[in-house]
Amino acid sequence: MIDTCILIGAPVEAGTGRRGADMGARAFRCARLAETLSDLGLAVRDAGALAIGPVAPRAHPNAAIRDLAEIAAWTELIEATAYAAAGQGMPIFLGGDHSLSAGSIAGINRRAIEDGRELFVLWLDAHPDFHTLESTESGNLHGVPMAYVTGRPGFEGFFPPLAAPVKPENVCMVGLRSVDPAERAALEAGRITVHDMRAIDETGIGRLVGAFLREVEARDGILHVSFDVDFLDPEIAPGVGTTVPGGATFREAHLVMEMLHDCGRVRSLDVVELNPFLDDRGRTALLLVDLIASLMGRRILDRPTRSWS
Ligand code: HAR
Ligand code: MN
Ligand code: MN
Ligand code: MN
Repeated sequence: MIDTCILIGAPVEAGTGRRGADMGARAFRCARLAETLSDLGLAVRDAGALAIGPVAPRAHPNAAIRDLAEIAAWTELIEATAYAAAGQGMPIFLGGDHSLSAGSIAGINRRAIEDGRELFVLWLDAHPDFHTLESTESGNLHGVPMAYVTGRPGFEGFFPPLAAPVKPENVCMVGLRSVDPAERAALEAGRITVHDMRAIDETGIGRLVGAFLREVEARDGILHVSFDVDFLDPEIAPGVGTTVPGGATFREAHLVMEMLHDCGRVRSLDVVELNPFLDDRGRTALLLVDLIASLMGRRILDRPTRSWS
């Protein structure tokens, strides 16, 4: 694991249908993310918040799409930021909505390829965000980043060109429970590993994530984690725009984070969709800071061996 964290605020909310996600990065600061990481012995660099300039609106044949030019501009900026930061420490992208992962994963992958490393992505989310620009019905572009970064067609000329797509077989989605028909068909035809909530119920999240981490290790990969707040059950994490019942529990989420720390291969993180306007006295933000702490090495008791192998 890396000993310097770089906090990067990405107050993008044009990708979601609700206002307030642009305050997410500020809420992480109120919830003492930087201090919590420092207390774990990590060096913390706060890179502040990114901002894009004005953009000219851009039309697409799919008239449902909203704020295409704005999200394309964010993607370009975040991609460049991720690429630069990955050489200097562990970037933690504080959303902002999930459209930011189009940029973060693209930039991290450009760096990984340059370094001769194989990038894997763990996608923790109620949703696969696997729409193309053609298939999205809501037009909310936080529903497309995974399709973009894995190189599905139709983004050319609208989103920045990818240095290289992430291999679908290197992606593992965990926590799914809201999948649109077009996404379901594309996932069934493709090579992404998908674990829905039923798989978690039946098999246990530790075994599912453990199998993926063993694969990352077998191929000497590095790992990007994309954490959508709606992965969590809304009973414990109400501060998110798209709540879906039946999500991950407190302990399931911490176990994943603890296993990720033990595996030692996480090099970058997104924490997205936190909406402080919808939160309940900051408790979602505080829970996320504790989850990030587990990922970065906080543990209940020391363990003699890795818990996931
Ligand atoms: N699939 C739906 C759509 O495209 C909902 C997407 C919601 N996405 C997020 N991020 N909240 O996972 O509109
Ligand atoms: Mn998402
Ligand atoms: Mn989601
Ligand atoms: Mn550690």
